[in-house]
Amino acid sequence: MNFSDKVKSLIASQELFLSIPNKAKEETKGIYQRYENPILTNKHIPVLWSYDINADSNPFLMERIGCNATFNSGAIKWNGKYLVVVRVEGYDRKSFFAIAQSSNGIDNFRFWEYPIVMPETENPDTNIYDMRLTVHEDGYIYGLFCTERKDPEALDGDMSSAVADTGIARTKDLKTWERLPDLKSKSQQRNVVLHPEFIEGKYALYTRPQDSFIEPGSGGGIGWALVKNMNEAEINDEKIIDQRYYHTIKELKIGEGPHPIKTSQGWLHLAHGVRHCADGLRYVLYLYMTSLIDPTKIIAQPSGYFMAPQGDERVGDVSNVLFSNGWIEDPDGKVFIYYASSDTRMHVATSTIDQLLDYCRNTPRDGMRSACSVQNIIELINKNKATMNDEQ
Ligand code: BGC
Ligand code: BMA
Repeated sequence: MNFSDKVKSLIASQELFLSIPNKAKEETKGIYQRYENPILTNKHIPVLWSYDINADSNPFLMERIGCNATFNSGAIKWNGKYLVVVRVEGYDRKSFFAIAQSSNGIDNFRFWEYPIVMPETENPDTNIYDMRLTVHEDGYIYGLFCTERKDPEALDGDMSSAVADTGIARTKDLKTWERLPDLKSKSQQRNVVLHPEFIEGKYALYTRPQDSFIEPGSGGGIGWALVKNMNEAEINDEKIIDQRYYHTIKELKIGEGPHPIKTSQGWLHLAHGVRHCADGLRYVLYLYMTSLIDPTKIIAQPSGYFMAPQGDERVGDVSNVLFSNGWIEDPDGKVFIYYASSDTRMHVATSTIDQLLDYCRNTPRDGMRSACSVQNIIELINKNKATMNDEQ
């Protein structure tokens, strides 16, 4: 094959791969529908981002710039298309954001021509990741993300201590982004999410205070804070609304996923819970609901996880991790949950608002003791026996 045929074949074989349809998996548990293929992997990265296709400067047609993973994506419906703002991580371990879009939300995702150019602040980010998108009442689309820098207090030779802050950017067209100052807080803050509505005339943030980069220390869980404006956002009063608890899926850390969806019965939240195990950290997804009247008040708290890594999802760069920071609600009540597995690839699961509300309201709460879990099962068996008797 001559050089130009090789280039053509590279592009054609990727096009073939991008066109593979995605099929629903059989098993659903009645709650959500998983799909057979991931929606985005590093094989979706456009050829033009990786290869120099000039025969003189790249006679071996070598990959020049590689992408390692496509994960933790924010999501938004935009001009009738399903868009994800993907955390793309290069071979060099740096993450950046890039938009991929699909017409049906479940397959044929394609990256836009260029990755997002995110302006830096006067204190440049070393790494940026995990954007949450919010179309706010004020008319802007906000992207809140983690900005990570080396800990300036790290001792000589310590090359891993870091400080996590929240970067804030806004846009009207998803192409040009205006960077605002980072969120000011006395704690380290990752997983900060902007609520879509004004509350008491202020911007409302879901926060996640931590004393240090990995360990929460005294940080209790998912917090709530009101700020006057996003140009100089500073957390003063922070109230914890969802707690961590001993011996649950959310023992070590928790963090808000995308911003909650407003439903007639309350705000529907998707979050991640982390626990320690012999193998490291295990990340699962859970749901909860807060009140429409007082969004800091939890009104439904189903026990345990909503989704946990399964099958191929369990293995990747950071194994045993499901993480979600994006979902899309369609006007007919269908919900597209975009989640990443093991810090490697993106998937979608679909459900409906009705199913998710039913799940939240009718899954028993965590009794916090084995005996209570057994009691929940006994109650269900007895109810089922009564149903069977009625039917006879
Ligand atoms: C990684 C994140 C990870 C965090 C805590 C960062 O350096 O980029 O993916 O969540 O460390 O482990
Ligand atoms: C975190 C997150 C994610 C990541 C997860 C597992 O703390 O912020 O970026 O998916 O760890 O590595």
